[in-house]
Amino acid sequence: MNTVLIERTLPTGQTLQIVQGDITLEAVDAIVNAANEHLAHGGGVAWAIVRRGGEVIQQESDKWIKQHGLVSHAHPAWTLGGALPAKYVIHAVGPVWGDGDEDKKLSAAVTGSLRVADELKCSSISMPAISTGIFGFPKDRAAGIILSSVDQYFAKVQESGIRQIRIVLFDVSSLQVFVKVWQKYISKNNKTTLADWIDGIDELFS
Ligand code: AR6
Repeated sequence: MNTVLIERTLPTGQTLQIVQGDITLEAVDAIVNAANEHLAHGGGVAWAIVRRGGEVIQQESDKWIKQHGLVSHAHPAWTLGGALPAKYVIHAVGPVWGDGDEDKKLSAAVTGSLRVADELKCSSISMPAISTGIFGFPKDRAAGIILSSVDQYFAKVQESGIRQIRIVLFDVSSLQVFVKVWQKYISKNNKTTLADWIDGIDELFS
């Protein structure tokens, strides 16, 4: 069972939660997959999503690639959820650590996922720690980027219909890092833009 560890109401009214558990069990309108640009869901959370949701998710993903080409960071793909409790899967492509401009690419994947969720009229969405597994993005830095990108999306998109955002963390080490960064972020959340956040990020983790 997935457990809510901490929760905060954003200045814009949405509930943001940090959850321990398995994203494939989330009964929300949409879950986010940490995908690659080919939507070849062979490992990590992507594999777990197809295993529980069914091959139909891989088949729909293959169709998406045929119709739209490779998936970019800023424009996630989406499919139905198959046998998952979630209605939709939004396939976000985070950066591979080492590719360059990783912070902005991760932020684009997060805000792109929220935008697609709004286009699909979702009111609840669950997101994993995109890029922090096979793609090797440092977990503490990713936590800062993901949390601040969520804040910024809602500050910008005031007409958003999303009411609940759940960051779902599977392994204990990710959980510990996200909770630590969350606490630092909350105590320093006078940093409101991504540019401010990135400028201050090394100081925050020193
Ligand atoms: N629920 C929630 N989080 C999970 C789950 C789960 N069931 N399983 C793993 N995680 P990763 P990436 C966490 O590697 O780094 C795939 O092959 C995991 O502990 O899934 O973006 C894709 O097809 C980690 O914290 O995604 C791409 O090729 C986080 O999910 C590539 O991996 C992300 O780890 C994407 O790599």
